[in-house]
Parts: sequence; structure tokens; C-alpha cells
Amino acid sequence: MKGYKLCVLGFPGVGKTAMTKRYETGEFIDNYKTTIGLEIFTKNVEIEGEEVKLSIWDITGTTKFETIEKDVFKDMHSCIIVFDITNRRSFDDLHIWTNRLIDNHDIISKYVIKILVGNKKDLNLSRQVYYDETREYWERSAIQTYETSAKTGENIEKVFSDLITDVYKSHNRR
Ligand SMILES: Nc1nc2c(ncn2[C@@H]2O[C@H](COP(=O)(O)OP(=O)(O)O)[C@@H](O)[C@H]2O)c(=O)[nH]1
Ligand SMILES: [Mg+2]
Repeated sequence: MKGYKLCVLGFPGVGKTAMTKRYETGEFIDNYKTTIGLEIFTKNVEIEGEEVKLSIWDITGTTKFETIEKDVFKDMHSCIIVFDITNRRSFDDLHIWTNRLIDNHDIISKYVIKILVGNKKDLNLSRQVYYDETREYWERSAIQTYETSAKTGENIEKVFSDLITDVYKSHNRR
């Protein structure tokens, strides 16, 4: 069976675990333990009639990222960089994540598919990052962007399934 590794990156509190859990279980889980370093879960999904094994790597804020990044980036097929639309800083400092990717270019395949996700779309009244800004970022960096809510579930399934489908197609083309 083909297997794909997908990593979820972003600052603490942006909703990486909530998104991952929502995708894994279909529910919004508000009360989970913070894990040390990493949490990895696997899920078999069907893409274009073929079953593939997806492993999703959710990083946690308890360990310095630098100490686990080689493990995270090794053999990665795709990554989701998450920010929180109600937290300006999480968007303004996105270069910290993109720089980690650049600095590790020696172990990251040039075929890795990256996307940017603005989470907490349900908190529209507290929004600090506007969709136009995200779109502009997309145009500038050629990284596709989405807005999601792990709370309502909006776009969560779509983000993961679009991404996995892209990864699958890009691998089968080569
Ligand atoms: N309203 C709202 N809260 C969210 C959403 N996603 C995560 N949260 C909350 O934001 C906090 C941080 O989420 P968490 O998944 O632990 O962030 P992580 O550190 O990136 O893994 C938690 O209290 C979540 O319940 C969302 O889409 N909407
Ligand atoms: Mg987390």
C-alpha cells in the first residue's frame, strides 16, 4: 500500500491538534492532553479508487521544534502550515516556518506540497487577518490557502482530501 506523510506546522494555539483530531474523528475535541514533541496518527483513505495509508504528524509546542525538525521533515510528502485568523502574530511570523523548510532543503524533497491554512474561521468577529491578505500571500508565494474551522468542521475534510489528492496525483505522474 502506498503511504504518505503529512506534517502540520504552526505556532502553539493555532489549532493544529484540533484540526487533526477533527479530521481523524469527525469531532471537535476541546479537552485533550498536550503531548511531548509529536503526535502521529495514521488513517487509511481512498483516493481515486486506491487505498493509501496516510500518516499525519502533529507537532506540539512543548519541545523546541529544532530538536525534532529533522524527524518531522524526513520523507515528508506534504505539509500544512496553520495560522489563527484571530492572532495577527501567527500570520506575520509565518516566515519562521517557511525558513525552517528552506534551511532543511537538503532533506526535504522539492516535490513536497505545501498549503497555508487560516484556522478559527468561526471566530469571524475577532478576526485580525483578512482573507484578502491570505490570498495575497498565496499569490506571492504560490502556496495555496484555505480557511477552516476545527470547531464547526468547515473545510477540514476538504483541506486534507484536496492535499492528499494532489500528493497522490503528483506521485503517480512521476
Ligand atoms: N473557536 C475555535 N477554537 C479553536 C479552533 N481550533 C482550535 N481552537 C481552540 O484553540 C485552542 C488551541 O487549539 P490546539 O488545537 O490545541 O492548538 P495547537 O497548539 O496548534 O495544537 C484550543 O482551546 C482549541 O479548542 C477553531 O477552529 N475555532
Ligand atoms: Mg497541539
